[in-house]
Amino acid sequence: MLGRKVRWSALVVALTSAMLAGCTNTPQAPPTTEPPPQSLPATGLPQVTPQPQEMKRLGDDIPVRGTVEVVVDPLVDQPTRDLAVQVLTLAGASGVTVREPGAPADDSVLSIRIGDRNSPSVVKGLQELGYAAPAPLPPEGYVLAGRGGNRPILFIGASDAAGAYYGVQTLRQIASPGRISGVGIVDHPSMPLRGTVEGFYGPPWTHAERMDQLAFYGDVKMNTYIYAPKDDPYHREKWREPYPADELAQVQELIRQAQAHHVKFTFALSPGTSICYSDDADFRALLAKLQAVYDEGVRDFSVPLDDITYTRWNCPGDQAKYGQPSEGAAGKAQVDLLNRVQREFVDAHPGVAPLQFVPTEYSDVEDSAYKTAIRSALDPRVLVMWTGDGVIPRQITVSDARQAEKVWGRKLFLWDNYPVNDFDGSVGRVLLGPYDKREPGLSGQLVGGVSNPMNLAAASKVVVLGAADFAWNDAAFDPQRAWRAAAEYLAGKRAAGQAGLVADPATVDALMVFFDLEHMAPLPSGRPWLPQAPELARRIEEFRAGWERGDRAGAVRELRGYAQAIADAPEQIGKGAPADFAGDVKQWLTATELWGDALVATMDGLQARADGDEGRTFEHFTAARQFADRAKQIRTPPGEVRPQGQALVGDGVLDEFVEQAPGIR
Ligand code: LTM
Repeated sequence: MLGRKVRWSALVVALTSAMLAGCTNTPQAPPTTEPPPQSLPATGLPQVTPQPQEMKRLGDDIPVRGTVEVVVDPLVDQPTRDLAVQVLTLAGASGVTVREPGAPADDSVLSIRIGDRNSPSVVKGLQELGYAAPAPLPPEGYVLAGRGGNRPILFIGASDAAGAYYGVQTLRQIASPGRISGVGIVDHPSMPLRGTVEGFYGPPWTHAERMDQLAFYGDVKMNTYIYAPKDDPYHREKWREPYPADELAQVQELIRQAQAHHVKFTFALSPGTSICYSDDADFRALLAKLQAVYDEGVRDFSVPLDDITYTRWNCPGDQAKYGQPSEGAAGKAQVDLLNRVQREFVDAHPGVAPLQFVPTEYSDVEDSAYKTAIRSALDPRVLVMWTGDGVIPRQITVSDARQAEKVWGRKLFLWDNYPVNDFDGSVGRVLLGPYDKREPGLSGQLVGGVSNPMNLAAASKVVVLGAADFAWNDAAFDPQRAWRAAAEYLAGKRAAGQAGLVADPATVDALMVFFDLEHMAPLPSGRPWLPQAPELARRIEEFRAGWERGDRAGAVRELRGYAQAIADAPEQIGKGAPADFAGDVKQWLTATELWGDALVATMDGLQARADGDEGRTFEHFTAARQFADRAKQIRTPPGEVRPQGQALVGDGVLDEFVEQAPGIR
């Protein structure tokens, strides 16, 4: 299903586009009488996510006042120009003009040059700022340099159109009201492919959610979205049947949105449940389906063959051609199919990227007859996906990826099953933990990585933002930093359609409290590979130590403050975070408020006990139990999370403490 429900995120997109439309070449404000300051004292290095490869302070900040001129090469596409105008307007420009070099200069207070890294005026400008030789810059790279002073200047030199877009995305993050940081940045991605695969079981994302996600990927410098929802019948069970016209029209819209944000819309078709490898009619049906979306503008394709039975054939013809069913025979049949798709479709269509493929054995590093068949005969250009050592691995290491490269005979493309929550072990959970346990250095072993998110699209941004940071610069990756950056993104950048440059601190704090309570990431068994609520657990430990030391009032005061923050977080998130995020996690927020109330009542009970008032102690503990009982009744949203259950919040930490507290003496 390429789309069903329309949700609030469509509004964000509409508002943002309206804003962009309104901002481009904004009418000139009357010249300000007072000359603007030429520089503003430096204020440390700004936070940019994904983290740039190199960033340093060049001088004072650049004031943004009055009119700003943006001089762009043809390399800089319209969405990048629009974004520059939007950012500068939000930073305080009273008007922004965009022109190509050579046109007469206007009397703007600040001129910003964005262009090809090698164009003479960009080279000269960057040289002036200390970036002498145009260092070889990988694809999607950019150099951004600016400083205030007598003559404030800012240059962005890019390798290509994507690099220019990413340079302006960085400008968005180094701009704040009234100023742009005077910094120099040399930047490029560590992994060529970075993004998500909508590859989960359960209700697929809506069209509006996909539109919003594609814009988000641009913000976090991801360049790949793979369309592969398991429960879209036209993707898997009914793979031979053409998409209905209205759904194809939506594909067109998604492609345009993807292009505007420099994302490759990758179309996946998964024929493995019924394909007859030896039947030419099936091959033609597959090609026809790919051709239909090619005609709409898709240039990236995938054939996933995961989660199928490969020890029986779907037709007698395959037995006749490949022999008795076996893993090795399945490998040979799949190789024939994929090589033909690469040769007869990909190679025959200029501009189409090498084919992608999810093997049936996708989650281990052991050699096998199946992998041998693939390794020895699959076209070397075909990208092979792999989930790590395990469908939901405890960690993904460089040595696992090296071993995987050996058995597959090529570097792999990571299908990262985090934060997906479609399996039994994840019942009741929304996964809002940090992107963690992926080893720096993986960029040297992988061609890229895509995260398989939850069908809660907006909530998935918490982990996906970390995945974006890791894929861009795994060497400098800090899970906790990226985690907080996700809260800041949600609390500021697109909240309520008001794309702002500053995150609301109260909302960031509330989100961090909430994320901690949904930190747990489960293995298929339900056991954690990331623990639950580490911050709350640490505070409970501190409480116990203080209580035992005899500082009962101090210990209660500290933990009660945090309990109140838990109880208050949902209201703040409802006010300050984007409505689609709050909507996705509504049930968990309801439960969080009740658990927060339960913890507050528990702390009041402990204070009463410290005061020696057992009557009031009993009353507070009774209230705590009642709040907890109500919290346990809250269920995950029907139709969104598969499988469903109690909306879990800080489980094993918060609930245990509330339960055990009456025994604390
Ligand atoms: O991981 C892969 C390649 N396939 C499926 C996904 O579709 C599914 O979302 C995850 C998590 O349940 N597991 C899979 O095996």
